[in-house]
Amino acid sequence: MNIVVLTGAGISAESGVPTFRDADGLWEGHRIEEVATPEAYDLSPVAVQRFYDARRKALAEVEPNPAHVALARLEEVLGDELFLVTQNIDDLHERGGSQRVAHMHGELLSALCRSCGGRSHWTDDLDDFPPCPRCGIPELRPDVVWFGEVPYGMDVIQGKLMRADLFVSIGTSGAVYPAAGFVQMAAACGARTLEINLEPSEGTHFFNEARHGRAGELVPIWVDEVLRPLGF
Ligand code: BV8
Ligand code: ZN
Repeated sequence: MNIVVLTGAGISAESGVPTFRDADGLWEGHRIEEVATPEAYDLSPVAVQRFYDARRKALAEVEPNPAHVALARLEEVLGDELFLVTQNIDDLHERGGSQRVAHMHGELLSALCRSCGGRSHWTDDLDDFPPCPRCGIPELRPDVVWFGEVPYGMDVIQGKLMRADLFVSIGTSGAVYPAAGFVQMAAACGARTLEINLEPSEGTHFFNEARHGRAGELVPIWVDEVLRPLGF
């Protein structure tokens, strides 16, 4: 039973991480689409670095919630029959116990070097342009996929979607592509599809089933449903 789970900002909402819909306009009145772009970075690198430095620091104040923990339990039983891909750049899935997480939009706790292309684990600020741990050049940027950039691991993700028996989307508004198109890809290859979200997403009509409510409550219930017939 191959299951693909896609998560978005909604799964981290109950942990205290603002979702994009909530955060819009919050950052000095800018829309995320304006800040999370290579153009914005080229125009005002320090401001964009500080936008991510603040979010990286804020990770210390948040904790995984029952939805993250339930998905880790699902991975423990299913092993590599579960493929977890997230749009989130926080580390809450890992801190909730998930071992394998595909961060298609990158990670706050990683820095990407514009000189050597190396990706390094990073927990500090980047607004002071520290030297790259690999090549020493001070060209580190947030290792985050901005609008207009190519998401990480699309070939692996597409392979998993084509072989999925079940595709579950959790806490995403279905506004950003290519993630928003995953449900159609999975369904076209025969997967059953389930949406778990606070409210109907933009793509809710693509799903066989939709459960609306908080992820912290609905995800553990769904995981129990999957594991009970397996004796867990
Ligand atoms: C690409 C990292 C080519 C940065 C992010 C016109 C039409 C269609 C597409 C485009 C277009 N113009 C441009 C595009 C492409 C563009 C795009 O989709 N733009 C949108 C704005 C239209 N996409 C790209 O540029 C992507 N790259 O397309 O490259 C390509 C394509 C295919 C193959 C190869 C190459 C790159 C996009 C990545 C951008 N980076 N993040 C950062 O984090 O700062 S996107 C960012 O916003 C997030 O990562 C996330 O993906 C997105 C926000 O989405 P959500 O996660 O869904 O969050 P949101 O707040 O929107 O929704 C939260 C949901 O949770 C809500 O529904 C809410 O009801 C629910 N919720 C809230 N609380 C709870 C809850 N649910 C359950 N429980 C709760 N407690
Ligand atoms: Zn480098």
